Amino acid sequence: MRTVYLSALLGIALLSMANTSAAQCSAPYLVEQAFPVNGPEETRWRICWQSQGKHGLVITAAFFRKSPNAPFLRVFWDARLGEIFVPYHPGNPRFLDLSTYSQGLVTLNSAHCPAAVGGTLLGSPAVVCKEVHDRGLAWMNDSNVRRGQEVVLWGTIDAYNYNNVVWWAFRDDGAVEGRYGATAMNLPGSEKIVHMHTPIWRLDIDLDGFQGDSVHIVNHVESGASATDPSTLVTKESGLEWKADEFTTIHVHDSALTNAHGDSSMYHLMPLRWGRPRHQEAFAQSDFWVTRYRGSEIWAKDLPTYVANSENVSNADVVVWYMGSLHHLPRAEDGESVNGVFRGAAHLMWTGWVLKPHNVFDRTPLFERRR
Ligand SMILES: [Cu+2]
Repeated sequence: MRTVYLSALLGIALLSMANTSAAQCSAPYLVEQAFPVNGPEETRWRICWQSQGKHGLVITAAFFRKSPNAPFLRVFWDARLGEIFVPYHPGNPRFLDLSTYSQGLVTLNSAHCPAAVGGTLLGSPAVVCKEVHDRGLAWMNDSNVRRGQEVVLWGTIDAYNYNNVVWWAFRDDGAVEGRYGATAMNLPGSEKIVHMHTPIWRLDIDLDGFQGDSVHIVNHVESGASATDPSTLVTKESGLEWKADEFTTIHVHDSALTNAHGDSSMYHLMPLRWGRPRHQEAFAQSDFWVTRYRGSEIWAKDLPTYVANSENVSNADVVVWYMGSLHHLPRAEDGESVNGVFRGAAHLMWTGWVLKPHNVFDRTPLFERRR
């Protein structure tokens, strides 16, 4: 449960609040965006964000509305980075950039976030850039075509020599894309040492409120000319493996949530990755973790402890964790030593994921007006 209920009456009130889309924040921490940006509304996001200490930019609520007449659907109760692990190839150092070195969000200015590209600075001081813009092709069918749009919130966590970009895109088709990016200076004195940047996200996905959510791990398995897609319910808190040749995805659904056809509505967590990190630390031995919601459980380095009691996560209040990774091979383009001083900047490198709606809509989104 989200809160220690003081009484049954208060409990009912809190339960009601958890399922409502009423804004739990106000400007500049409330971001509401209808799509398309110009013209009759089709879809809408309602998002709350906060700057939370070492975690930097945290999404503290996100609701999606698939049509002007539909109810808002809660997608996130809370979405944040739970760690940025940076181990160097010689075996040390092994930095916990978020829990140890984070200095919180960097102050941004109009050069980071130009109005000319749809940018608006948020916060005082300004620590978040909101960008509303075209996201390229949404779909096409010969001469019929629709371009997509999105609202992006990004900020940058300062951690020693690195700037760690936290990037959340909420798309007009109901999808969310999360990214982590590393930029700025290679480690002073070790500028040419290969290392990894391994972010671990804590995604508190609460479809239609925090109760009644379940997680399946779904794989694609080939056998001769045929293939199957076994779906396994995750019943107990645990770490889970991503298999490149099995296209592993994590599906989150709510026991009561269906579309107009009666199909179970889900969100699919789909990794966008270049490889599968396996550092020796226990928390970095699984690509996904599923835990029972606990408000105090926010650090990925403690995941083995969080799952040790194997709590039930079926038809429950669940949190999904995902580990991405960047393999940083230093290059001349990162910079050079000039008279003993390193000059340059490593250009931004990305890793992330997409959270994709599945049977949330009743039919193809962003389609009717152009048919
Ligand atoms: Cu690096």
